[in-house]
Amino acid sequence: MCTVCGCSEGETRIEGHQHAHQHPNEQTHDYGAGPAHAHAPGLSQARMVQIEQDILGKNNEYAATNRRWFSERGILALNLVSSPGSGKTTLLTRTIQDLKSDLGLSVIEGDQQTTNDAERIRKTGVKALQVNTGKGCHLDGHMVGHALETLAPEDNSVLFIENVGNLVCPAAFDLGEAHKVVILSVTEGEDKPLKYPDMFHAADLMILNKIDLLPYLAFDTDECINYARRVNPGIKVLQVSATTGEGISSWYQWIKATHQLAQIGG
Ligand SMILES: Nc1nc2c(ncn2[C@@H]2O[C@H](COP(=O)(O)OP(=O)(O)OP(=O)(O)O)[C@@H](O)[C@H]2O)c(=O)[nH]1
Ligand SMILES: [Zn+2]
Ligand SMILES: [Zn+2]
Ligand SMILES: [Zn+2]
Repeated sequence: MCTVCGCSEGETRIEGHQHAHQHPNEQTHDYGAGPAHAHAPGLSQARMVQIEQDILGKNNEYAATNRRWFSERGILALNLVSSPGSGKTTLLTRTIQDLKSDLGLSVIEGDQQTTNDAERIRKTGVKALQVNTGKGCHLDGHMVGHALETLAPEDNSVLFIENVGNLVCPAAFDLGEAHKVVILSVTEGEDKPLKYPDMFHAADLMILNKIDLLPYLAFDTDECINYARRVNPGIKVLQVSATTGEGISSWYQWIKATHQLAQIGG
């Protein structure tokens, strides 16, 4: 569901959870100019802006409920966002193997159709729940709220939420997480922070992944980091390889320090 018309409402499937939503009518939509940055047959620009505000407003209420739920339990929730294939699940499985003896961990996996990623995570022995969004291009606060009912992460644990691979829509939807972590792989090109500024603006941490491939690429790491800081001067940057483990200890330090902060004053 984009903010344009909510056309994929009703397609969400959460493992172990029945929750039907009505889809009022079948509509097609395409995108165009105007204040709504979109157009749909029969809808004025003003009406579309109103719809977008309603969708985001409702999402923010669900996200606030989730955030309160996390904070009451000392749970650190991290929302992992990236384009498809940047290495979110690979990074997560390695992270879980390395941290599961120190920290309580669980995972909500978002993607459009398959349960592959949740199965990859469950092989590590930690709890994982798949949310399929159907045609939807991002997780939203409502889906995460329902996933929490089934997943039931333990108090004082770390919950990773792997969002749908998409550098655009997940930026707009607060899930109640403490931080968005954007994963960018070096094979995607150094200009991505400029092309998708909303995502890099919304994230507190950028993980530059697949650095083991740098010898084979013309990727300019410094330029990429400069671009990211141009859209978000405060963004922290870590350079890692999820497959070789290079640089990954900084990521673990960041998780542990951020987790400790979540325990203070809660
Ligand atoms: N060389 C190299 N390959 C990596 C690294 N991390 C992930 N990959 C590979 O990149 C591909 C995609 O990795 P995934 O972990 O499935 O990516 P993802 O972000 O979870 O993908 P989606 O869930 O589809 O968005 C796989 O073939 C991984 O083996 C890395 O650090 N170095
Ligand atoms: Zn979208
Ligand atoms: Zn994945
Ligand atoms: Zn509901």
